Amino acid sequence: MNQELLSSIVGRFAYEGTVSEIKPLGEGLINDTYKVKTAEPDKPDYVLQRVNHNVFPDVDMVMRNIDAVTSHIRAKLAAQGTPDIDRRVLRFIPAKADGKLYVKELPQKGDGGSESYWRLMVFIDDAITKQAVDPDSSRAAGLAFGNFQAMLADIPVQLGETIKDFHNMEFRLEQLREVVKRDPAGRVKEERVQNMLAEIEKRAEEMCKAERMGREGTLPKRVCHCDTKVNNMMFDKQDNVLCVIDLDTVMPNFIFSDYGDFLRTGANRVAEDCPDMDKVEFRMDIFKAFTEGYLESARSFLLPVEIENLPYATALFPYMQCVRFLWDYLSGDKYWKCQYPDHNFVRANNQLHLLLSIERHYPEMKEFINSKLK
Ligand code: GN1
Ligand code: MG
Repeated sequence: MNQELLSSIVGRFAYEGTVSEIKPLGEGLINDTYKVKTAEPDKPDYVLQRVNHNVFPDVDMVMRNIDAVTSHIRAKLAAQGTPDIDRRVLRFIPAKADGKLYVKELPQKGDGGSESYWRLMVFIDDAITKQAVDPDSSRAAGLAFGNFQAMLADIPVQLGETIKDFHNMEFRLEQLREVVKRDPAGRVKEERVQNMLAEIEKRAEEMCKAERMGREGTLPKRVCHCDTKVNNMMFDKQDNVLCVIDLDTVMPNFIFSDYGDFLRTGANRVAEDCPDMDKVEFRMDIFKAFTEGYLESARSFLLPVEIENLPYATALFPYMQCVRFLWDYLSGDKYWKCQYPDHNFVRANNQLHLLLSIERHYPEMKEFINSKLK
């Protein structure tokens, strides 16, 4: 992307200092990210990011959510006298023109004729992200995500749903059943697909219980992060969690989202697309460490029904991801990038095997959670 354009975009924000360099940062698949360096040692560097508005159609809503969440956390940290607040919560820079936390750029040549949306935030120095977890970083992650939810438990504004029905299991099943009927890629007849559909349908009713409890009014929605992978957290050099990042999917949801999706990614012994199904296994050491950290920081606000259903949440996310990957496979691979023709089926199968492993560990999980509550 051309430097002049990037500089002119940065110039539309009310930042401090003189820009000395702008270069690509990280390897995110959804948003494009750049580091903006400033010449003065006493001024912060910044992160410039283009928001993918195909995935997030309402960028204004995304940024209003993020504004509400970061302001609320910032106020709490200040009230607690926490030092170095700019390292503990993201700080977005307002646009000069209207004070909003993003600017809109008109279509550029070669951009497919679509407008783009940009935001600028303070770069957190001397911090790292991690791609994989061990029990220690899982415990820290559990504490951090529980804390994040706890700090947001009394946020006074209603957040918007940045991706509609994102973690709604009933909706994800409807999507799958609809594509099975249409069969646009001619893949429904495969025997392995039929077998997988049978495994999915067998569990469908049980897996939709969060939605039912929500309707009955026994299970609340709270502000959740909804993308709780370990690489969405910054650590300092001593391995302490500094802050939670990647806030685009912050929205009201059942707490199961944050708890379950972390374990889906963190506790699988292999990657979510590992084709060797014998290697897929749910790691109880990661489960225990994460759960311990999470309960420590979240227990004060969690209802008994939420705690009781944590093992269900552990199963729900591999199940939901199996449904979503199979849906994409049957749709002809439109949502996730595939490196080979079967890629989405392999992913779905991997998640199904993770689910089977989780089901075998159910009694042990329940026992562990009960032991933590005594
Ligand atoms: C997508 O963008 P990424 O890779 O963090 C997806 C998640 C899935 C994940 C599976 C907006 O996440 O919900 O769990 O792929 N995000 C969206 O790999 O659909
Ligand atoms: Mg990320």
